[in-house]
Amino acid sequence: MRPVVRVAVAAALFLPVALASPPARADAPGPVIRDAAGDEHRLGMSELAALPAVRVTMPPGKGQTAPHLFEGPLLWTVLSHVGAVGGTPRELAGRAILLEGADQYRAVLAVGEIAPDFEGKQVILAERMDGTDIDPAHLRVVVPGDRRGARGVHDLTRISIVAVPDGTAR
Ligand SMILES: Nc1nc2c(c(=O)[nH]1)N[C@H]1C(S)=C(S)[C@@H](COP(=O)(O)O)O[C@H]1N2
Ligand SMILES: [Mo]
Repeated sequence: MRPVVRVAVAAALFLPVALASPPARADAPGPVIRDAAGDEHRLGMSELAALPAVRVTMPPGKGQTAPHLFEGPLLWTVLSHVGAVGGTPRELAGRAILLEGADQYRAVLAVGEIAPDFEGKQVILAERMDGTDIDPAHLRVVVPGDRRGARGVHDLTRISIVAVPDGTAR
């Protein structure tokens, strides 16, 4: 092969690789959202970034001295965006939000904690921490007012709206 052809072939082979890596943040997948009917919506990072962001400051954790600033859309906005929180107030009152991490860690919120017609707590799906983008694989939920961090699920993979069973269910 003539050198000039060789260079052209090499460029044709490597250019797509160079353009493809690292994958653009906007193309990365976000968490899966499962609505009350069991339908799943895969949220993209660009979709998430397009939602209006809210700022939440959390007090320093154990062994930390400075508070943390988190930014991202309200969890309610995210759930509404994919149509996961429709229903009458009586239906919403009996539903929970199951947050799951890549390590199978689980925590729950009540829909009524974040629904604007109920408590309207400013729980966010954080995309940035202290001004720096959070890696799409490590997105976290921030729950203002919680004195412990256990409901702040990180490495968030799935958010499910679940109907709570009656008290006799086992
Ligand atoms: N995926 C996942 N999220 C999680 C946990 C976990 O084990 N896995 N631990 C929780 C607990 S108990 C705390 S105190 C905080 C700790 O978050 P940090 O490591 O950012 O301080 O994450 C919460 N979110
Ligand atoms: Mo914790």
